[in-house]
Amino acid sequence: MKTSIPLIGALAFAASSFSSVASAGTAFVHLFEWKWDDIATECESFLGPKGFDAVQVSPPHEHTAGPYWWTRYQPVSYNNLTSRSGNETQFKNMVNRCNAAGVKIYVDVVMNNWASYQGHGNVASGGSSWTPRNYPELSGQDFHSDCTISNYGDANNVWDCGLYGMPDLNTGASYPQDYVANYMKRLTSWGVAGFRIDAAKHIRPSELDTVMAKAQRPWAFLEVIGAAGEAVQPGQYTYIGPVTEFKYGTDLAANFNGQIKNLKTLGPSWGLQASDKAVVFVDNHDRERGHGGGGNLTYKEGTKYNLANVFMLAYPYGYPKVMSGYKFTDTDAGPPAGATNCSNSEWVCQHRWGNIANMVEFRNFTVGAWSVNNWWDNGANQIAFSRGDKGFVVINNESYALSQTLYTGLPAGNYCNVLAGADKCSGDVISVAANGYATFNVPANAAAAIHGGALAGGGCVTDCPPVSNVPSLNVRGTFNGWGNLPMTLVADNTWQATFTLNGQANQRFKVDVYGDWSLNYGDNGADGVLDQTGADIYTTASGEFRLTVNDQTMRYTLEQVGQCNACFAGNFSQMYFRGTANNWSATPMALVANNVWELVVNFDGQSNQRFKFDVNADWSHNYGDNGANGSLERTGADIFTNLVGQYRVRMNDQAMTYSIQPL
Ligand code: AAO
Repeated sequence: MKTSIPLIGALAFAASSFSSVASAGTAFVHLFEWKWDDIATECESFLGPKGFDAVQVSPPHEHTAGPYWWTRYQPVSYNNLTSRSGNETQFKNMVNRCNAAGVKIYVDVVMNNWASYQGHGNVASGGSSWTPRNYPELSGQDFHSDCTISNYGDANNVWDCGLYGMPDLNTGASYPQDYVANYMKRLTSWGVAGFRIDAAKHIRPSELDTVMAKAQRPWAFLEVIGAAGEAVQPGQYTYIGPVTEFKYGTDLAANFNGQIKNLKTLGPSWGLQASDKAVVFVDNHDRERGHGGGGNLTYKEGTKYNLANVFMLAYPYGYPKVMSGYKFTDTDAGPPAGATNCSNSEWVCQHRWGNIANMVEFRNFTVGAWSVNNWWDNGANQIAFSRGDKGFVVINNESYALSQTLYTGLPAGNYCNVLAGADKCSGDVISVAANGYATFNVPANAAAAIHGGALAGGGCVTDCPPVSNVPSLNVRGTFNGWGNLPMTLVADNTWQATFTLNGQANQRFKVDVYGDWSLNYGDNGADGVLDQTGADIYTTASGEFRLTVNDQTMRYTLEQVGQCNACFAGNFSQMYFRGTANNWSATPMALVANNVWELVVNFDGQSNQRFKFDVNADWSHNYGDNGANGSLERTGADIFTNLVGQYRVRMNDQAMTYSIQPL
């Protein structure tokens, strides 16, 4: 079932003409009735980062006046590009900004039918005056004779009469052909990457082919609605380019309202076009309003609609188009006033729904595995399948939760469930075991998806750096004057620090995440489990100790490192540090090796900062450093230092030397 993908034409085109903007995308969005300025911003802030390949924009040509959305489908001029979405300058600016963001622009070209609606006068959106069959650049002779399509069983009637009675361009004549082709070439020269040919079904295939040839064959998909029993069918057009596969949305709706286990074989065997000839969608701007037939799901169906989009983006068939429009009850209503973007809740913004946007990246990542593998279903409305060894999706279209251990075909690792939040890794992590199985717990009417482009823990599968629940952790206590001793992440969720305790009265400590007490932990009840802003942790210990904290279980341990005080030999039985750092009080030092006394000191760099060593804490037997040469003399000079921060001060009572080392 491996087959080429439909956007190959688009990519080839982009590569030859706009290699700098060619993207590896596999799905596009229709930002229906969005303004050019807002589309540009959306490309930069959302569509590009989420991997959307392109945006289909509303027709940019000048159109008949009126508040209805469909006035955009009644052209007046291709030379005047002022429409409800903005003017020509804004349009070009949008193309440039979207291209720079890696998002192509597809323009909806309305050539078959021209303006007839005069309910809001005969001055068009850009100020041009017109009457039916009389426009700034076209006149009566450029149109077929006046008649209205009345018989879809007669191909000539469908091709040569007017859709809804609108003037029908004579695409068999050279002047109209050149007029349309020049418009498309102009747009292409501005960086437009492709086209939707509106009402292509109403243009004779040979004539449309000539127009496309004159336009130098840009990538385009053709709107040809297939309906049983009609004289004109999509298959007559696929030699020109991919067509809109309307039956796909009908099939999705029927089975999401029936049993989605049937979708296992969805494709040409269902009477659909070949995958590389099909642009597919759950709904489009016509169908969501009942224009162009119903029988499909829309945003009004909520979860089913959402799941149908997940399926479309996961399933290897066609080039998917995500519909994104605004809320409506009146099917003629034009776009809401105010901002045309997702900050205005009048817009539905389907493309921003986490399940839809994150599935675009799923499709991009799995494009190389163009097959359905490891299919599973519950015999009704729960399905799962993989795309080779690249991604796996589970869709639960039942009203009860799914809990299954399934064979995914994916390499072992921890994967983000990209459908558990707006950000692909903001939800739960699904672990695929070495044997390829993973357990999925999916709520009713929801889905889960994992792929190799969204791995938990920063994309690491093997030999991963440790993960933690907090970005940092510090120990603070009497031993370091309540300064911050940074702890080290030594294993998943496991932080450690080693420091010297001296057994002083009221010796205690806490741990502090950011080093500013804003998120600190002590231990209420001294039960070995940390509590946020809990009580100070007291200890009478003396010597070098290692504190281990697990930021998941919040358990901690304090263990002595190496040996105990009594295990080392010293020339003195005690030693005290005294200086400006402790207001000349006597802080006991710990014997951490034979003859080596140690204390962690928090130096503040104050002027005249200095210290001495005092054997009995009464100055009767003290040591300083004459000549500041590192060797100690009895009642020698104060030892000056301008250091700031935490240092390990050591003194050797045999060699009578000392050192100050940063921690
Ligand atoms: C407006 C007013 C009209 C007025 C007219 C002239 O609404 O009252 O008479 O202006 O002033 C859009 C709107 C139209 C609007 C038009 C112009 O939808 O309401 O008319 O702008 O402003 C046919 C075409 C297809 C077309 C579709 C709407 O083949 O090309 O109708 N779609 C495109 C655009 C659309 C736009 C135009 C074309 C015109 O996407 O937005 O119109 O530029 C059958 C046929 C189809 C036929 C449909 C609907 O399909 O097979 O070819 O589409 O019917 O007439 C089942 C059904 C099957 C049905 C199918 C559709 O399978 O069995 O019968 O569903 O999915």
